[in-house]
Amino acid sequence: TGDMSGGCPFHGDGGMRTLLGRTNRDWWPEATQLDILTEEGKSANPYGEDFDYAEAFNAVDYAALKADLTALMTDSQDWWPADYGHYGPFFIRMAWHAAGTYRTGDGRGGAGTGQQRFAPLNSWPDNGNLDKARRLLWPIKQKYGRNISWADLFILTGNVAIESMGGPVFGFGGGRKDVFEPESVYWGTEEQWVNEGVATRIQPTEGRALENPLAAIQMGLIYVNPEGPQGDPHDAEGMARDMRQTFANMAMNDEETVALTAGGHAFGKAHGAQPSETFSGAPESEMLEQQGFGWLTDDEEIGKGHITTSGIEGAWTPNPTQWGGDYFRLLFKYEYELVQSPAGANQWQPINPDPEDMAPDARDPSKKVPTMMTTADMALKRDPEYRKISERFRDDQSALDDAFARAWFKLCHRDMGPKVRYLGPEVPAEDLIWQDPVPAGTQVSDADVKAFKSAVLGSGLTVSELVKAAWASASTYRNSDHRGGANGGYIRFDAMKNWAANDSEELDKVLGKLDELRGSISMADAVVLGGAAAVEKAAKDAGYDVTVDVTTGRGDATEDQFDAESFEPLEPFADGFRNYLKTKANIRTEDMLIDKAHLLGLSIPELTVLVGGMRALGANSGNRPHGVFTDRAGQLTPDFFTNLLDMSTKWVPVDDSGDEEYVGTDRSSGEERFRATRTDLIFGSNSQLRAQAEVYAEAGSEEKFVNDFIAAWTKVMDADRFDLS
Ligand code: HEB
Repeated sequence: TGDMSGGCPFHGDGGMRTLLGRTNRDWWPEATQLDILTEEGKSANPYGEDFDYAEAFNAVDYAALKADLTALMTDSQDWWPADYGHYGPFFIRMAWHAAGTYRTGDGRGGAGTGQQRFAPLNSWPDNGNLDKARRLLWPIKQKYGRNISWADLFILTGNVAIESMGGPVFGFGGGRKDVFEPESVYWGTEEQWVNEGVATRIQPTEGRALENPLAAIQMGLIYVNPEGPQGDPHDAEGMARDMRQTFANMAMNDEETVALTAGGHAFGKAHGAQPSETFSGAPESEMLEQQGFGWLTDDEEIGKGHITTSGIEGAWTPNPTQWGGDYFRLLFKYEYELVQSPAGANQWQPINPDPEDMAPDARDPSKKVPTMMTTADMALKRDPEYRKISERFRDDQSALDDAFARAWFKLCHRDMGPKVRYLGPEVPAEDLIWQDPVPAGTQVSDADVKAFKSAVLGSGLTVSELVKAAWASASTYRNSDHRGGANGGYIRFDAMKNWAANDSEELDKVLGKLDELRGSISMADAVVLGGAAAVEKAAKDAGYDVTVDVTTGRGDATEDQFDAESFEPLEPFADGFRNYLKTKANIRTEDMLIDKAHLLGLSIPELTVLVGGMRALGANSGNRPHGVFTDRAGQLTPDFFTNLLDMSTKWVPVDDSGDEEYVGTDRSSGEERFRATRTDLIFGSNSQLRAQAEVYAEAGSEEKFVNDFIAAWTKVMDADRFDLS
């Protein structure tokens, strides 16, 4: 899988792009922007810093909440009546679109923080009318308040919807903490939405692959265009290709893709009862008095069910509010012909359906209408690989039940990281490989920690080697999907050890030595303890006698708890902390440093002090000299900052350097002093980063530098310790 994507994130065609691509400000310049109020670190979260969501969630009356959600399913409201008297299918689509933005490339997207409430997601064409689904939930959100986040509520409601229509569910883990502002996620650079004719991202004839980390085929879609690639219903091969690639970028294989799509479309209908010119703009651009609603049409039309969302019209099965095998039964029983919906969309209709295979009208059960399939659904029988799986599911309902339940659970939870983060009474006992299970570790006694640290320092391993090994392990963590990190000891597996950034020969030597010395300490802890010992030594050599505290208790995952392929996207293509760049991308290298810092959950001062400190410790990948602005490498000094800001050095780029290299020479003698990369010089060039660098270069800042470095270092080492809280 994944062979269509260019391998390297940030590599697409087109010129140099900015880190965020097109942002809310670009899409909706007229919308009121609140960001000036979150300047100077002021939080937008009204619950405050001390709010403990886990505690609040654990106090919720879970059974009562589920009962209320079940009752909501059939409590049809005049302002948005339920199709077939049941909101279940609508809520499943809401949940799936909340979770479906996840992509493995950078771990961003997903249901984890309730982003569907905010732009751009609230206004994506593919999220059409989900503003109504969320509003239907408001009375329940209001009733349970802070005890259930919107993010959890979206997913739990999807689960209850499936259960209330007789569908199979594998479990539910709560713990998704809401945020109160849009997250900055790269969704692409296109300046038009899918329905405005923007070109599809996969175009093999032009040598175009889906740009990593993106996982949707066009701007404003969750995955693929339901009408076919670029709207072409005849391109069966292209449809399957697009589905396979986008679902792979969301960590789904063929079987999961088939089970999810067929299982999802066992329920509900598509909406294309009238031409799309008859409804208004998306919520983010709508008039004040619409109070957050978009895609408006008049009340009378809504009452009659004349609703257009995707533009496709009709149900997939004769029983759209009942789980069962009708989807595959119909898909294979009939030949389908291409027709157009009243809204003009391409869709497929069974030829000569038997009367019992007609669907009820969404508002009037006595009226019968034809069922339909989208071009995407048709791929499940037109593509040979999908077809094999589909036929198996058609013939074995319990296999579909199990596959759908598991794939749905994964869809909704794969951005939550380790299972210790799940809350509530419905967390499944079974460990799943995509949860990256790690056996519990053990605390190392203070005496053993001390003995191990001194053994490590006496072993001949250098500060640089130990720091690099610890960083290689811990810095794999991503705050987006909470994967990676030092826990699990994954760094010792070849698949990760041999990443180009890791200088595997040197790393292998370090790990071997640590293994020899560690006794009963886990490898995961040993690597972090080795790093701590090295930082302590480096601080001591610089004149500061400090302790780098390590919270031990990390476990070592076994070889079969490690899904090597699923860790591939965690490999850094750039790691400015180690001055590492695999290949030049179409995004600036310094911007990739900022991206990495964001994924590590670092603040600007933490980013700054870490880069300066890592340079002083000689932690560059390949042991390059770049940015090591000191003649006492290996000591924890702020020399990086003092020398960078020293006006007696003049910087010039090395001509035609593919390495983006710069030379710093003595302004008067012309003699070469240092070499640097873009990620080094950005701390003198960017005005905000320069302001940070100045703080650490100021007289009297040496001790602050040491303490701040150790705090930021420890934060990275512990970033994945959800087992502690
Ligand atoms: Fe789906 C609906 C497409 C997948 C679930 N979808 C729908 C529609 C469309 C689609 C077009 C219509 C909308 C309107 O309303 O108009 N899908 C699609 C595609 C895909 C999908 C293309 C990929 C292949 N789904 C899916 C999944 C799921 C789903 C995965 C889950 C699991 N859907 C769904 C539902 C619905 C839909 C439930 C219904 C809704 C209502 O009823 O409202």
